[in-house]
Amino acid sequence: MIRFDILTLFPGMFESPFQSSLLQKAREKNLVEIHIHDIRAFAADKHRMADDYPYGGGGGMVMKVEPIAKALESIGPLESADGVLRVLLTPQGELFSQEKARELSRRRRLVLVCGHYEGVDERIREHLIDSEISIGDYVLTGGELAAMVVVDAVSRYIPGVLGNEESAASDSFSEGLLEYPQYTRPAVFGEWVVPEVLLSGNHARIERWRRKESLRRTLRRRPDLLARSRLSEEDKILLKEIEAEGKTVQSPESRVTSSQEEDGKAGLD
Ligand code: 6GU
Repeated sequence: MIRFDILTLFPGMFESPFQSSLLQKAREKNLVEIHIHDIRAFAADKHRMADDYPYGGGGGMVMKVEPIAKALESIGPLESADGVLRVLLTPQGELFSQEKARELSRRRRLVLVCGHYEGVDERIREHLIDSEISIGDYVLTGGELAAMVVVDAVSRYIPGVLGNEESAASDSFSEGLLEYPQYTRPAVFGEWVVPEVLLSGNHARIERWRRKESLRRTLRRRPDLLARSRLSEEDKILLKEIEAEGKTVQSPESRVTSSQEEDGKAGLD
């Protein structure tokens, strides 16, 4: 069981994403609890102002310290409670990763504060936040979508959230390689056929083929991941085969070798 408390200026944004798919089931099974808190409700003045002009001038608005301090107070004494982490979602944070998701999943409670506007009053960072996270090197209008990404990726590590056959630990990404290609019926769709090996019933051959295609895809699309992953002796043999094939026959992945751009667009499966 993990509990998320999300502090946001836009509570409405969280209505549908957490009410669909696996996350809703996880909430119904009481494996994941999600509480949304409207920062504006904790603003002291009658206009419910949660942001203000920056000291020293310049453009943009800055999130005020008081409403966030009060919102944090309202969800209980968090400071010294172990198992609790207060996280600010901001493009200046540490880059989020599969490893970070697994690490966060060991906490009992995560408080996610969604940053907005040009930034937050530095005193929030200094006194109210334990850790800062960014989900990538691009700028979003606010931390809300990033908070949803974190909730989703972390929840997958809570036992019972994924079905039996799935497990976050055995995700190929956790292992450092991209997934092998998957197929389902029909075996023949017009001229498009499923690789023969997958219909062979020979499990050793299938396993070898999958490992090889996983390596091939990672080599083509994410050589950075391949360089960091621990490869077995068998993997090294498979990579040699891939290298040799690259110079001779056409493989599904090598068809796009001429275009790095294409690979980039294809993205992660
Ligand atoms: Cl956490 N917030 C914003 N505003 N932009 C981002 C981000 C977070 N992570 C990547 N871009």
